[in-house]
Amino acid sequence: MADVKLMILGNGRVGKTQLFRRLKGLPFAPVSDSTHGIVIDSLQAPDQEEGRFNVWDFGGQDIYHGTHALFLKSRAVFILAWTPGMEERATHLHEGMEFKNFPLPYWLDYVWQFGGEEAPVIVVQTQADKPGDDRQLSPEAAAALDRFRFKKMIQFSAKDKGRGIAALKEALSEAYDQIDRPLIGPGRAKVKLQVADWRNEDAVRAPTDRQRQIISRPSFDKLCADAGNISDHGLFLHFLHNAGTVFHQPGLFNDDIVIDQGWALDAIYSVFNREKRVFPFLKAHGGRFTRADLAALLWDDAGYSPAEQEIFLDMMQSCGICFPYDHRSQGETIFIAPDLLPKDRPYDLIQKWDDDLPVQTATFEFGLLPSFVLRTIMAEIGDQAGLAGDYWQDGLFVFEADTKSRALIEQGMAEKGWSGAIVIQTQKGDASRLLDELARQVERIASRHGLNFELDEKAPDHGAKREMKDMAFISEPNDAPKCYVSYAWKDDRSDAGKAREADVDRLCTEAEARGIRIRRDKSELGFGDSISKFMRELGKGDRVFIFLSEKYLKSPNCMFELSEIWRNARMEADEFQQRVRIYTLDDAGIWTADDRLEIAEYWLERHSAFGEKMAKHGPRIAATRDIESWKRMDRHASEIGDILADIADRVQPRTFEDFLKYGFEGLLPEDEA
Ligand SMILES: Nc1nc2c(ncn2[C@@H]2O[C@H](COP(=O)(O)OP(=O)(O)OP(=O)(O)O)[C@@H](O)[C@H]2O)c(=O)[nH]1
Ligand SMILES: [Mg+2]
Repeated sequence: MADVKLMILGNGRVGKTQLFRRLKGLPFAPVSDSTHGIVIDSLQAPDQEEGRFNVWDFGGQDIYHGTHALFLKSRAVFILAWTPGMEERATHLHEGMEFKNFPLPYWLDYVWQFGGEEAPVIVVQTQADKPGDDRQLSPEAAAALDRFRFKKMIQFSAKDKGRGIAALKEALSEAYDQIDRPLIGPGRAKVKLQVADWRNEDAVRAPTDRQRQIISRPSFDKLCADAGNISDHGLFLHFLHNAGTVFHQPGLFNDDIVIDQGWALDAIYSVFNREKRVFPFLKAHGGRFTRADLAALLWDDAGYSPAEQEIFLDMMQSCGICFPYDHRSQGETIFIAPDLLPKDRPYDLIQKWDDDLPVQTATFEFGLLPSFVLRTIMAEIGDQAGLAGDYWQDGLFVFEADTKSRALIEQGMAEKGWSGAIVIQTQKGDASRLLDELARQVERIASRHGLNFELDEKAPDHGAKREMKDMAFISEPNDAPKCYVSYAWKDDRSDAGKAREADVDRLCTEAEARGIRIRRDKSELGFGDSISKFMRELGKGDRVFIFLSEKYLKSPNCMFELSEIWRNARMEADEFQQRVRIYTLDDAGIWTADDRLEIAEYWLERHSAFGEKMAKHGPRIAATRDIESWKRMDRHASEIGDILADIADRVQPRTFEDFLKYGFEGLLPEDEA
C-alpha cells in the first residue's frame, strides 16, 4: 500500500477531469462542469498489486494557479493535458468566465520548476478522438519535455472506447515505479491506516459533523509514539505529505496537520466560486474582506469553526491568494485578494504620482507572463505596506521611506498571446536605488518560477540586498511646502491689469521650471469646485505669493484670502512675513498712513452699505455666506492697516528677478542642505 501523488495539470476545459474519469472506469460526460480548485481522489495504480495514486485534478482557471505552488512541492507523477486548439488562443470563455490559456512549454517549465528532471511527466494530447486529430509537439515543447528523465507522449480521447487508454495506463504504471517508495515498517503502516480510517469515518458524516480534518502536531506525535518504532516523527510526516496522504508544512497553520485536504480546499475555493454570494460581495468591496465577512457570507453556514477559518486564511496567504492589508481595523485583519481588485488605477493616484517629475524605469519583457508574478509582488509588498499602498488589478503604488522614493509597478499584457511586461517606475529621492531593489525582487520571483524575461536596461547595481520585508513602505510624508498665488484677476481695460496677469503667469512658469508647483485658482479649480474652499486652503499655504495691486486691495475675494493668511499666521507680523512673498505693483497705494486709512475706510463703507441694505428687511434675506463676508469686511477694516504698515516697513524686492529669488528661497532641493 504505497501511495504516489498524481497531478493532472493543464489549461481549463482541455479534458483533465474526463481523462481521470476514464482512468477510474467511469463513462465520458460530454457536458461537464469546470473543476473548482482541486479535486482529490484516489486511483488504483494500473498493473500494480497494491499501489495507489492520490490523484489531484486541478481546476484550469488561472485564478487557481497560485495555489498549485502549495501542493506541487513534493514528489509526484505529472500528467500534462493539452489540445492543439488551445495552444493558439490566450483566453477562452466558458459560461461567462474567462480562462487564460498557457502553452505546453509553459506547463512543462512549470513542472520542471517544482519537480526538476526527476519528475516523471506524461504529456497527453486530449480530445484526440481519431488518428486525424493527432499532432506532433512543437519544437519548443519537445525541447522542454526532453529535459525530463522519464517522459511519455500519448494521444488520448475520453470519448467512446477511450482511444489511447491502454498506452496511458502503461505509462502510469511505469511512472509509478519511478517514484521511490520506501518500504514502511509496521509502526508507520499503523499510523497511515489510522489517518485513512479517520478520513473514511468522516467521509460518511455530514460535512458539519466531521471531526478529524485537522490534528495538532502533538496529537500526531502521540499517534506515532503509540504505534511504536518510528524514530523520526518529523521525517515520517514529511513522507506522508510527499505521498499526498496529509498536508503539512512546518511553520504553517500552527504546525497543524491537515488530514482532509479536500475539505480545506473546498472551503478556500468556495470563496472564489462565482455562483456563491460571497463572490459579488468581494468584487463590490474591491477585493477587500475580513475573516468575519467570509464567516458571515460563507464559512459559518458551512460549519467551519473560527479556528478552522484561521487556518484557511493562513493557507490562502501562503500561496498568495490574499495578503493582509490592514492589521488594525476593528481588531479584524482586512485582507485583499489581488484577483478581485478593481480594474483601474485609483482616482487619487494623480495626486500621488507626479507625471512631470523625472522617472527611472525598468521594463521586464516576458515571453510568457502568468498573472501570479504581479500577484506575488503585490502580496509581498502589500503585506508590508498595507494601507500605505494603492492596489489595483494590474498594478500598485507605494512610497519607500528609506530611499524617500515612490514606485509604480504595473503589468501590461499583449493583446494576443501570452507575452507581457512588468514595468517598474520610480521617482523622487533615491529613485535609482529603489528601482534597483525592486528590480531584484522581480528577478527573484521570475527565476523561482523559471520564467524568462528580457530587461531593457540593467538598473545600476547598488549592492542592494534588502528583501521586500526589509523595505519600509509607508504613506508618503507630506513634506513638500504647499505654494499658492493670491492675485486679482486681470481686467483688460487697463494696461496695468494686463501686466498683472502676465506677471502671475511668469511666476508660475519660472516655478515650474524649478520643479516647484504653485497652486493657482485657474489650474486647481474645475467646474463645480468650491472657490471658498480653495481660498481657505490658500490661507493655510506654506508659501503664498501675493501680487498687491489696487484692484487686489479692493476685491472681496482677495480680501478673504489676505485675511485668511493673516489669521493662519495668528495675526503676528513675523509669522505672516514668513509665509508670504509680496510683489507690490505700482498702483498699490500702501506706503503712507493716508493710503492705508483710505483702504480701511473703503472696507468700512462697504460694510455699512451692505449692513444698511440688510437692516431694511432683516438679516434673514442675506445668505449666511454673505453675512460672514460682511462681518469679515468690518474685521478686515480694523486689521488691514496693521498688515499693510508692516509690509511697507520691510525692504521690498525691487525687480521681478529679485522677487523670484526671494520667493523661491528655501523651496529648492539644494536649499535643504
Ligand atoms: N470530443 C471530445 N471532447 C472532450 C474530450 N474530453 C473532454 N471533452 C470536452 O471538454 C469538456 C471539458 O472536459 P473536462 O474534463 O471537464 O475539462 P477540464 O480540463 O477538467 O476543465 P477544468 O476543470 O475547467 O480545468 C467536456 O465536457 C467535453 O465536452 C474528448 O476526449 N473528446
Ligand atoms: Mg476539471
